Amino acid sequence: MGGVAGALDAGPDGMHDTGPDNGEPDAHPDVSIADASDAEIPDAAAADVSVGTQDGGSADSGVPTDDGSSTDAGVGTDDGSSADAGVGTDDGSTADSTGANDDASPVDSGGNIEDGGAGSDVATTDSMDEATDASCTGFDPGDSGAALNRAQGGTVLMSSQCTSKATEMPVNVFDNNINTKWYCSGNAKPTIAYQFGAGATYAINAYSITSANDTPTRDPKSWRLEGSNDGGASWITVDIQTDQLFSGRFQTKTYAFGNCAAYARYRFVITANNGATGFQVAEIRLFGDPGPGGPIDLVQGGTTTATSTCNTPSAAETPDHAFDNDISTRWFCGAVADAGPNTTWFVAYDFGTTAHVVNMYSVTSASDASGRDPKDWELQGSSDGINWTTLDARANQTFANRFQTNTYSFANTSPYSQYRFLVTANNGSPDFQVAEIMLFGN
Ligand SMILES: [Ca+2]
Ligand SMILES: [Ca+2]
Repeated sequence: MGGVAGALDAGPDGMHDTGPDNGEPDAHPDVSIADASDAEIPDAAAADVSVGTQDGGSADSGVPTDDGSSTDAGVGTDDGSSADAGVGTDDGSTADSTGANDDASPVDSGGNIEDGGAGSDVATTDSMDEATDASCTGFDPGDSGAALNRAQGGTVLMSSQCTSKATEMPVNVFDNNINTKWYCSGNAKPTIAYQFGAGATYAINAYSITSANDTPTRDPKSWRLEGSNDGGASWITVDIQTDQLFSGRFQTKTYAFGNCAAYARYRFVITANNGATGFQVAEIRLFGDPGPGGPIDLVQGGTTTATSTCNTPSAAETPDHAFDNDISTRWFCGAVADAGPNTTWFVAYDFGTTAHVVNMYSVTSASDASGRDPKDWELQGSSDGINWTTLDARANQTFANRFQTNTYSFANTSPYSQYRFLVTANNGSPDFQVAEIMLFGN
């Protein structure tokens, strides 16, 4: 790896970019950058090193596995703070914005740029041919449960020299949990990248950044967001922010901008923090639409059926909420007291007269009660709703986080008009719930 820019050799440990250039402002950030020859850009050509997947699933959809590079070794300096939140659970719900709430969503309708804070708000419209198209302008996704965070099921990569302790690793940036942070000791301006899983691309046009639990001087202050479709060899700047201030701990700020172009990988190039020798951030979430040629969620306009022996007291948690393209809503199947708990659960989707070849699906955990999560299941197809063919089977799946999306792919060339998610075990609760099932194919 590396070796493109001679001065930026990879170290023997797989970490790169030992030079001081990383994250420095680029004099021409809005043009297509030939990174391999641009000394101001980190050694972007093949420099990103996978530092882990965070989807929690096994054999998921061809997502590269952690290469075990030494950034994972946990040799970092402990930041010494006793206030580290650790790995507490985060329900991803409205409590996320503990600071000044920037989620004044009515203000954001109509595609206005909303950065949620002070400082100059730069929309990098000059670099994107189609950025003036209002349909490509993102919007404040509001609280995290209300929009689909695309940074799930993929791979976190880094090209920066950085040390972190085991509980503050880079994957914590994209784990859907604001209580976990990445602390990069000894590097005030690191770069971190995210590669979507399953070959997906997204036209990201909004993102949120959440400050960590302590030490505001480590907060991101200025950065740019870049996209790549060639594995990190070249990058296009899609957004720039400068002089941002996180006035509270665990504060979430949302940024929206125009971007019509879908990329497989995005990276945040930190160009300034607030003065500390290290950098930290609790969470980054990416919002936007799937790119052409990428996986398409086929679910729309069909009908949903499910296990009939459920106690579902809330109309907001009926089975159709498993197929409503909203990860913040769920199907809840409570145990019926007199009948005893169910031992299996199913929720099925009927496309009607149209048959689709599904070869990938995602499962999203709900807001709470991980014991209700699916653990063992089969995805089945049918053309008559009577005879079902098992297309994929999974066992011992876990969802470490709430609103976590695990993506699974499988070989299938047969069209079916109905698909069924048949759960044969959950994680121990007498009740079952799942936030969302998405079916991908053609
Ligand atoms: Ca986190
Ligand atoms: Ca849902």
